[in-house]
Amino acid sequence: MTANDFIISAGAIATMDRSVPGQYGLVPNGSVLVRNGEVAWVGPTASIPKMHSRLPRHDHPQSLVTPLLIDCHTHIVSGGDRAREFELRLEGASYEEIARAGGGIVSTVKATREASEEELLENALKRADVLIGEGVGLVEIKSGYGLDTETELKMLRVARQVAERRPIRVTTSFLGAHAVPLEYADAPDRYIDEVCIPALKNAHSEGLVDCVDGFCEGIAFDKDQIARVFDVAKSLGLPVKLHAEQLSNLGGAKLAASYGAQSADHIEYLDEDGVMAMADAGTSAVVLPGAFYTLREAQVPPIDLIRKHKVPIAVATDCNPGSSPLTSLLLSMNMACMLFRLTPEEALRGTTSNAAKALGFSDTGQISIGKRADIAVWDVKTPAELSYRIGFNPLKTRIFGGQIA
Ligand code: DI6
Ligand code: FE
Repeated sequence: MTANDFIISAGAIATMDRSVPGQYGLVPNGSVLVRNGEVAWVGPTASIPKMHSRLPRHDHPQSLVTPLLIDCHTHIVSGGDRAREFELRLEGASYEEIARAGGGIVSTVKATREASEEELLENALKRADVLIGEGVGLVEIKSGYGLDTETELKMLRVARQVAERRPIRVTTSFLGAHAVPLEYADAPDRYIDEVCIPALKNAHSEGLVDCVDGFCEGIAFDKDQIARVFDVAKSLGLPVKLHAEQLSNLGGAKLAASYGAQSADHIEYLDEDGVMAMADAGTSAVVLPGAFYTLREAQVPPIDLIRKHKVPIAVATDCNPGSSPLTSLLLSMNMACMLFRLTPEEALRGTTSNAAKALGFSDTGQISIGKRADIAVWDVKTPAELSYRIGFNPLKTRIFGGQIA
């Protein structure tokens, strides 16, 4: 026993552990024993083993305990803002029109190239702080606003620094295949060969890349171009994921699945063939209601097909300056319920156990023996309340790897 061992007791524990029967793996009047930063025991408070009865106890009889949340798809490192583009869209321009006119992602690229590492970090920390304040303990951060080697590496270094400066874990995705930069405007293939792939190798050799992402879309890259990047990822032993089927169906999810991708994200235009390929490959479906909402999309991801084929669903903010200026994972959960008809249980799984799976993390996302003690205490009675309320943050206590904040 160490000084850092303690017990958290609560009105209910949503363990999200599938081996605990019932919705949310719920343990009413439950307790969690934290030892050496890990969960050492979880169960009904009435059954805490006698040998532990003298440990410090933190009692929250009116509260709910869940795993810390996980935001599995973000672009929180970026320069500038796109408020003007927001105005243009309200005047009738579409996201794709703005992108083709040199706005959109490419305008954030300009601002990100111009920003210093310190400026990018300062901005990223502001967003990370908001996520942390909502009980997030693990965040995925993408590059993709550099589109040259120097800036892609700068973004990834900033992403790594977020985890050094704050009590949050960061996993990075290299997103060099996000958009075609102006200097390669009519030569996407040359961009892939001359910039994207060398930048990936470079970033990998500096230990900056945990996963390789891409944007497979009419305004970005086609399947062949993405496949070339994924082949390199494979040769480097890196997992892949893909922004797929967001604005049209190019078969990106199926391509990603053929590389054993961790996830296919957005997937509004996904068809059953793609869902089945994902199911076979163990690829998760990441839904991003913030982008759907911001772009006022009408096509909803095929949630029924995804359920039918038992593809795990995760939910994320997609926090980025263009299509999803959203820094609330709780609001993303509400939106996933309201816009995509997820159940509140699916929404909470989508930001805990399924989000961990989508990122390839097995040590967090549920409260069970041996997992990291990543624990949130909420001032709510039931887990559904986390998705039900809008613009309300009931976080009471955040325990990150056994450290009480
Ligand atoms: N899809 C998205 O939602 C973001 N990137 C992507 O490939 C949008 C990025 C942006 O508009 O800046
Ligand atoms: Fe995205």
